[in-house]
Amino acid sequence: MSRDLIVVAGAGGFIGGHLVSHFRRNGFENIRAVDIKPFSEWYQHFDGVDNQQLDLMLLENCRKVCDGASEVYCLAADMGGMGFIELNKAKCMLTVLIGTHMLQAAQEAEVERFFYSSSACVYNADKQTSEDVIALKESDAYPAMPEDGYGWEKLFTERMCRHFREDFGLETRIARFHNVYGPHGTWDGGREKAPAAICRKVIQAKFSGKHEIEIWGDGKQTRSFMYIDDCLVGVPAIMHSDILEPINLGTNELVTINQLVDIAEEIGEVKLERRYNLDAPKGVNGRNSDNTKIREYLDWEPGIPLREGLEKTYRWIYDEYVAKYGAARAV
Ligand code: GKE
Repeated sequence: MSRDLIVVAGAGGFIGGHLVSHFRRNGFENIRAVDIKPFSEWYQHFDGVDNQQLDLMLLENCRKVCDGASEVYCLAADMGGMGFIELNKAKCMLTVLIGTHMLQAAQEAEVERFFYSSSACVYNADKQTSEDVIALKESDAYPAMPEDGYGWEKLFTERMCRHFREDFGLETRIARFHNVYGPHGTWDGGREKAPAAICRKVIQAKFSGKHEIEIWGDGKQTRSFMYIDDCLVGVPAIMHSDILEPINLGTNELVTINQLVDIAEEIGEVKLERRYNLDAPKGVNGRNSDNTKIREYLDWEPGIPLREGLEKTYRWIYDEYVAKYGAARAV
């Protein structure tokens, strides 16, 4: 119902901000948006929403946030791309406090539905050693060997969600995000993921006139990237489904990082000399989403082509870059 209270934890971030925007656009009038960041640092901030700046590692804050809630979307996390999670494993694992306390508070508040944003980082590393990766099925999370730090936090909280459902009756739903990208996301500062990072580097090269780009790894590593609009279809659908197990939410358009750079260069109408930094954070060699289950459950799967989503992302980052560094150097 449009008057029921929807809570978005992590609303100051990329996906959380888009979720608040999505709910508002779809007529939901009673939204509580929460993030630890000051409002000035939120990626999207809306009037007519109960915006709260709170540290959700603390149980009492989670209780405040969940009070009276009908649905809770728990996306709050200390996270980022490989450049962040590889170098901040303890910080990433502390996010277990958020998931655990939000589950406790949601259960006490008798929340109807609880969504948890998990990640493809839960998947067993041994199944991601080749660029020619076999798309990951949900069962490939076990035997457990997730991404160090961040992946363990995600897998642990997945299991907490399951036990809170089985033991306490809290209706939890879980999506494993596969590298979500789009406008209003992190594009510099170290937490950015590859799509935004590569767009920024192409833009920087155009500004500077130095037509070269540093690529982490050898560029042969593969990923699939999901545009934010697909995420905004999938998250509410999974929340209101009977999908009790963690489910992939990603595209199966597998590309190499070199191909990602090709697309960004085409959008930016520039060709750059490529330098490969083999010492930079690389993550797994190959990762893709097997969408068999989501197709079975929802008769839908994410499918916005990377070329289409990256163009919108590039244009947005370009405008942000000009706003931050001035138009004078824009070429
Ligand atoms: N971030 C970044 N920046 N990655 C780069 C860059 C660059 O300038 N150049 C090349 N890459 C390569 C990375 O080395 C990695 O092999 C690939 O792009 C993707 O890096 P990423 O987007 O930072 O993160 P990953 O897909 O490896 O892992 C992310 O997966 C998400 C879920 O799919 C995680 O960092 C989390 O953000 C999340 O779990």
